[in-house]
Amino acid sequence: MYRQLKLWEYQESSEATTQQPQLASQELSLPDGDVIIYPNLFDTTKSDKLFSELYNNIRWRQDSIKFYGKTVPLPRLTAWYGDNGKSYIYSGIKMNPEPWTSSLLEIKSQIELLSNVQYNSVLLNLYRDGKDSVSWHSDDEPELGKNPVIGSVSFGETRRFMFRHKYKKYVSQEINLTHGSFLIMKGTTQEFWQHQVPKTSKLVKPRINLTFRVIFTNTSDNP
Ligand SMILES: O=C(O)CCC(=O)C(=O)O
Ligand SMILES: [Mn+2]
Repeated sequence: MYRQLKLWEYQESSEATTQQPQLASQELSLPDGDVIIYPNLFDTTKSDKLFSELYNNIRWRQDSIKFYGKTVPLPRLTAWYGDNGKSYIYSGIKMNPEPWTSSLLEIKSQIELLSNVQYNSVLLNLYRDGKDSVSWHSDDEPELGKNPVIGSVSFGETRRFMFRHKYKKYVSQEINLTHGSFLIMKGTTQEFWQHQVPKTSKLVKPRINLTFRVIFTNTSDNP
């Protein structure tokens, strides 16, 4: 269950004219996890702009993975951007980062205000339609270190984001990730939980997700 908060709450102030809107957030009650959602970090106009900018200008790639000896294309397009040297091995694929773009830096600085970390890389996923998905996994690659902070921003079509506990069977949660939302996963979330974006048979428009990460290793450390 979520702790319900109003979408926008207003801070009390002695002068009515100086009232500041506060960003709504919900904490998911995940035992052994720490997940917070900001449903409206970016407003619709800004989100529309960022969606088309990323859709048109990110260098999207179709990667494949080996599965039972067969090469299968990933059911989504991906891209990896970040500081020089912050390579990432994902599903057995080594990705070298493209340099930051101004839109990515703008999103990064916005979410860093809420994250208490400075991200040095971002994995982008483009879900072209309902057949695109990401299956159950944890973001627990060794280069992310212990208890990683993962900052996840979504634009475009709303898709289901599901959690399941790795050890307590039947303990699960799900949330809709909407246009302009920001989800933070931190603490022991990756140690105890897996997440997925399932396929859907509904006719859905494209969705872009960005997961900002802190990579602790340099390519030069692991040739
Ligand atoms: O699309 C999403 O919301 C999640 C993507 C994800 O879990 C990942 O890239 O590791
Ligand atoms: Mn993930």
